Amino acid sequence: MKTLLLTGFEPFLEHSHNPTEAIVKELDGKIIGKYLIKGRILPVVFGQSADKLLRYVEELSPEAVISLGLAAGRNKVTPERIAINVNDGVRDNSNHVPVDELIKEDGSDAYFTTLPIRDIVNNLVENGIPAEISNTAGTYLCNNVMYSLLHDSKQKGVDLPSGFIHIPASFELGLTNGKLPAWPLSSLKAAVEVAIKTLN
Ligand code: PCA
Repeated sequence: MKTLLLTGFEPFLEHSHNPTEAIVKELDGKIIGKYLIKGRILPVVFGQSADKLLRYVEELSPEAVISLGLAAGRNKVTPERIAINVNDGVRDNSNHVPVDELIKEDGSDAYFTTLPIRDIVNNLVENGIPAEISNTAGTYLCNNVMYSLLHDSKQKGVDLPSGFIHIPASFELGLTNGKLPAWPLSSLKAAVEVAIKTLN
């Protein structure tokens, strides 16, 4: 049985819940498609999140890694195509506000995901789940962890499929912000399961 490391994030900014945390906790230990799921939660802190992710990869030696993040405001499940060498944006959970920082001094400007995102999107849509490829993971923590693992695999010459999937907000978040597209957690979880089942 192959192992898949599935990561989610803790709540951040004004979001009282992070649906990725709930999904990862529910799927931890389950067998989905060809994979046993190992679920881990990452902090929303520049300088901690990527280190933790790389440590989990070392510890678990997974055959694939999918990181999940909340993209409040999106109304589709969006696998990310590309991660860029930038930290920039709003405060993290330690109140650090990065401005135009490089993630890696020696890193490429960008890395493409090594997940089969076209197949994942096609499979999601066939299963009735709105989905499309996203061409920007932003410059916050989601981009940061995606970039960091792709960089690490490249440096080590390791062939580890990894990447990032942003998901819409869940009902809890919609309750406090009526303008936010908000999905039931069960649909968000089903989307993640479909994505995992797409992998060889
Ligand atoms: N989403 C943020 C960070 C944590 C999360 O769930 C992002 O899109 O960068």
